[in-house]
Amino acid sequence: MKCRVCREPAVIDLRRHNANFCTDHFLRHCRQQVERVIKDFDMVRTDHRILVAVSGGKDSLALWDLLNELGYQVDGLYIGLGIDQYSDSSYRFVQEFVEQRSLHLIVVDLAETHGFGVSTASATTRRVPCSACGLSKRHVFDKAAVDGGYDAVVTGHNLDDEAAVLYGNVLRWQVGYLGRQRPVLEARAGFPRKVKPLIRLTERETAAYCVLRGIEYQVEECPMADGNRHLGFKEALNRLEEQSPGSKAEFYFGYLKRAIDRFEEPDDRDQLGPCSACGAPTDADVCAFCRLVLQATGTSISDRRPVALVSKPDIPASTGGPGSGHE
Ligand code: Q46
Ligand code: ZN
Ligand code: ZN
Repeated sequence: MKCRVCREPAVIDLRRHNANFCTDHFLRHCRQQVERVIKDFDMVRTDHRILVAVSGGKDSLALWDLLNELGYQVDGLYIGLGIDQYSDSSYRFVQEFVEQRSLHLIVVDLAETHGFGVSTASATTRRVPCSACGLSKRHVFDKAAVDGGYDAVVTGHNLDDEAAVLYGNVLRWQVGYLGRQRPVLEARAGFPRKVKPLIRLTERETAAYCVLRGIEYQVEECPMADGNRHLGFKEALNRLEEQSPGSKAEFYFGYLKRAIDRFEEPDDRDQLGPCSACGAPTDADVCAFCRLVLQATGTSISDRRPVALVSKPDIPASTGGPGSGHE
């Protein structure tokens, strides 16, 4: 097996690209894929302040490393979810990554800031863990990005993630979700701009990237992932990919190119107002996250006070260009 570029021994085969690569050319391939996505979808610029959500897993650490390599200014946000030993070990991987590279990391611990963790919240509220977890992550992440004045938030969703979500949305014809499944979601009242630069890389590729870059990451699956139906969709798509390499990319990028504009992105701006407890945008009096906190901690609305997670830095905001401000 020889590298397609230099003919030296290859370390990985990518059937989807009908190519094998040596270490250097595989790493270059990953950087090129990310650069291409950023350019194609006008995601971020090098003068933007970017916040990456890091979990300690391969995707988010690979993304942070790739963006650094490409010259972007990126801070990290780690959310302590309170999923027993799993959260402790995930945090250690993030800490090690940050210390080795002297990067800036913001840490928000759910138990310290809001009085509950995902394990306890799902037990007391009888919600599926991933539902309580996803809601908490979105809320904390959005707030940290808006309070910190970041131009964009980047997440480590890869091609497998996006294809699986699309598959699930198509199976149930969730037209609202289909309209929002874009690689870039513009900022809107109280929500930051969100972009997904890893959509041209698969899980196998981000794992290989980490190994070849010497990045240690959380290999174990989250113990609360049971009941996450996307795992089943991923398995189904992996079987298809095995038989017909390139199917996942064709499915997802074909959707972005030929079909997404048929589904309107829901515009709920007129219906959103500030949550009476925390100030986050919501279409109800109290936002879904605050309702979860109240349920999980058994407290009342009068106990809930806005929490300042990140103070706005004393630097001029960048002007012009995509995502340079909030509506
Ligand atoms: S951390 Fe949270 Fe995931 Fe664990 S509980 Fe589900 S959503 S699986 S990415
Ligand atoms: Zn090579
Ligand atoms: Zn709220």
